Amino acid sequence: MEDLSRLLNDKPFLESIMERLMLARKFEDEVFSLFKRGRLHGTTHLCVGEEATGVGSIFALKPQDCVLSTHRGHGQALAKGIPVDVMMAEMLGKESGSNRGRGGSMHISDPSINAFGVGGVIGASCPIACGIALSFKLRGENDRVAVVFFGDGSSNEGAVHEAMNLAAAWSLPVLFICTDNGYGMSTPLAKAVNDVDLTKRGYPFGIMSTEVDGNDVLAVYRTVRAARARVTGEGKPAFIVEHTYRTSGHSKSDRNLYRTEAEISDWQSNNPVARFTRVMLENGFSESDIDAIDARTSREIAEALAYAESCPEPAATPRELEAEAYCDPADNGECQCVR
Ligand SMILES: Cc1ncc(C[n+]2csc(CCOP(=O)(O)OP(=O)(O)O)c2C)c(N)n1
Ligand SMILES: [Mg+2]
Repeated sequence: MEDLSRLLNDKPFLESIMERLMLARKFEDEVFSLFKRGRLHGTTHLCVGEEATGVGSIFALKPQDCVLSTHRGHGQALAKGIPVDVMMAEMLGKESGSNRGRGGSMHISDPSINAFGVGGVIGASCPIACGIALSFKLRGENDRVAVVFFGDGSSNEGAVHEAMNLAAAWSLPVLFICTDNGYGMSTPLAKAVNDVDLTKRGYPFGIMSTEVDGNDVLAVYRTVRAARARVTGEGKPAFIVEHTYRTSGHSKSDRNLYRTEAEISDWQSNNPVARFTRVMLENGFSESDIDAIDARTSREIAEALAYAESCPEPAATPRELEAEAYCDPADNGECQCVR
């Protein structure tokens, strides 16, 4: 496993991790504020409290690795490198968004940088990851991995088990990552499964499985890096369970009736941004260094929002354009085509 003291001495690396953690947190704060003001189309799922899983994991990958994220995927998309202004434009349904304003929160993607986003069907990305990994294998692209995130609730989906079986049977370079935040909507993991040790899900398939404190960004980074090296070295899948917690609600409306205030505030004090701030302060950074990253990321979010607000609404759909093509100019603008 990567030497921790070497990482702790790598100041630019630590700074870039903090920058992404803060960007993810602030992006979500802004999204929540937009949501409350009725500015977003569709729904959204925030990953406040879980930022270290997406950032730590994706920092450990290589750019050529393909990432399939979850419905709670803003942090994962930012970590993979989708620009924050493009993401904000997508949230506001603008033409300049990552999906030309048609995807929204759950579908943010950019295949040109191997960020494949996700559909809303939980667990369904796992078989897709197998397809991507199979293409790597058939093309002899041995230094590429398909990385798929799914939640603890999704771990019970048949598609996840089928994909694990296929990846193991065909020796596919898939890295399965379960972000275990303890709940699937309002159902605690212990009520949904007989054994909460999800690492055992890899055992029947002979998949190397491990777990990590998902709120410790450097532990996540080191674990994923080691797993990635094994996947590419052995040409076999691996499975990691990252234990974390979402301090935000499940989705747009959540009265938190299934959990206590004390539980939420316990995890808030253990949140990955605060924890990593302490690590940085113990390793050569000053309060003002942290404040500078804080100010820079706040500025970036404000600029992203201003950019997204200024962008045009999506252009006409192909269907609308087709209808327009049938318009008769002689109608003098009185044509009845549907817009
Ligand atoms: C196949 C399918 N079943 C049910 C749902 C509804 N649903 C959306 S999110 C969710 C909970 C998922 O829990 P988990 O996998 O733990 O992810 P988390 O929301 O905690 O990040 C469910 C059941 C869905 N989107 N797809
Ligand atoms: Mg969950």
